[in-house]
Amino acid sequence: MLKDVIAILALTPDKLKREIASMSSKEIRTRPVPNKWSVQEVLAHLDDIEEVGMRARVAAMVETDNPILPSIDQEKRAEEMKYNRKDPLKSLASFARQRQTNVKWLAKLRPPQLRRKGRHQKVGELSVQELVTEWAFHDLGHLKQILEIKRYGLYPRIGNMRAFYKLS
Ligand code: NI
Repeated sequence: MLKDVIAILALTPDKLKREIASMSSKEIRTRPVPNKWSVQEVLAHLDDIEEVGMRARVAAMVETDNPILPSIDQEKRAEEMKYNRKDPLKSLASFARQRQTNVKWLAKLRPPQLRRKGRHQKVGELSVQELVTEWAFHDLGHLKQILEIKRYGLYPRIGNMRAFYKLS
């Protein structure tokens, strides 16, 4: 079930490890622009959301009928949970452990469970299948964000070729 999605979910921890392997501790902790997260904050977010945003929501839908799924204000949560103080390598290790467990659990879900539903406080009805797919979609968005941070880091060093690029 959802083989392609589960394959994406299974690979994310290794992709993250590879991307940060070449970064210095300072690069990992530096925001690319003042209002965008550093890699450190992205890793803390992935580790945090893995339980509250993902596993707990899917579990609620599988175990109870049509649960309400509370909305999460991610900027507020980033401050409350002090993402900018978390040890990035610990966040990544904890994320990887959770993900390994969750991938095994997800692979056991069968079609009747994947069709079960819940109601997200903000966006309304969701099925397990949709939320699990969004889980992988969310991973890829943050991987892209990390690549973007690395790209920003090189920008000041490309001289006049900067004329060809506009950073968003
Ligand atoms: Ni996110």
